[in-house]
Amino acid sequence: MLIKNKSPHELSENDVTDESIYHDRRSILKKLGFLGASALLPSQANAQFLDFFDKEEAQASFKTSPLTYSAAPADQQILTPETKVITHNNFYEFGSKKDQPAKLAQQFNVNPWTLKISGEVEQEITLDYDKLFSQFALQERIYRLRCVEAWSMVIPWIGFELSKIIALAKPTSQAKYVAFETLFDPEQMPGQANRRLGGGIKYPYVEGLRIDEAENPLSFLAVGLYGKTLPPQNGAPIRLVVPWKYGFKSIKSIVGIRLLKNKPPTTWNKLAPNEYGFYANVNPEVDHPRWSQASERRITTGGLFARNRIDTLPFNGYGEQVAHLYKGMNLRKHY
Ligand SMILES: Nc1nc2c(c(=O)[nH]1)N[C@H]1C(S)=C(S)[C@@H](COP(=O)(O)O)O[C@H]1N2
Ligand SMILES: [Mo]
Repeated sequence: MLIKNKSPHELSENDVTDESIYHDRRSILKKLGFLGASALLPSQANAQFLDFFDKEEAQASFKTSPLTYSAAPADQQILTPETKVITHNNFYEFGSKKDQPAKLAQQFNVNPWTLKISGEVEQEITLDYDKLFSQFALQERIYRLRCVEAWSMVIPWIGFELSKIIALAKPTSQAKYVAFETLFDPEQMPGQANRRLGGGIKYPYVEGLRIDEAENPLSFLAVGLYGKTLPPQNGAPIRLVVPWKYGFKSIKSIVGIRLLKNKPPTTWNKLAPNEYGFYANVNPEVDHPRWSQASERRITTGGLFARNRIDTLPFNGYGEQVAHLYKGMNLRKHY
């Protein structure tokens, strides 16, 4: 078992996977044309191919391998099974119940797509669907995802660092915040057409980060998970993943990224400012007004780790990489 200590909270494939399997996996990904190339397996590609991929690959490395990792308790190293990652979702544009996005998003058409980076930049950027997968080298990142509702998962994402796209756009000295916007298309997103289905949110869903948070190497734009393109319910074709913050910051199906002078409004903060702050850093010491944030239910297979209530870690376990961003700030006030 290969255990690396370099950066304890950035779980990467070779940290959590047996070395021989890791090399196997690399070669399989290479065969699929994934490494260094643009072609990701579509999430609903032909079943035979997926069968091969799932059995030979995903099961070998993700399910049977005893994942050990020195920096975190054993029950934080088991990947959440793909079936759970793609059926237990929060994506209110497709309904506010956990099983609705997987059911109601299947016809969501993500190609063509346009992602525009604008605002306080020297170079506006527009990426079409193909460019999302080819403009930047893709890599796999295994991150914990901690929802503010006190459940969590461990997910193998594919994508690139948010900082790459920001650097390409060349922020001006005025750029202090980064705002993100989800597609607004009530014809495709039934939750945007029906207030009840959409949980009372005023759409489009918007989010934001301070620019230094956005430029932190952990901030990630995902275009895939479990070796395939993102399923629609997980935010296809491109979504943010900010692993030290509550899940609602990780905005899905992004069409706009704007660099700004001032702090942008954010969806959940507008809806219930006393419950959801702008920062939303995972913090076991600051409870939600209606429930404790001290622990979480880790969604796994059950079985060996059926007792799946675990302590929540400050910054979701990524404090070493991000705590410095909040030096001198009162995190009870800036929740
Ligand atoms: N546009 C949009 N993005 C969103 C949401 C949403 O409702 N709409 N839900 C958020 C919440 S609360 C969580 S926990 C994560 C869930 O991501 P997942 O379904 O891929 O696990 O997406 C976040 N991004
Ligand atoms: Mo969430």
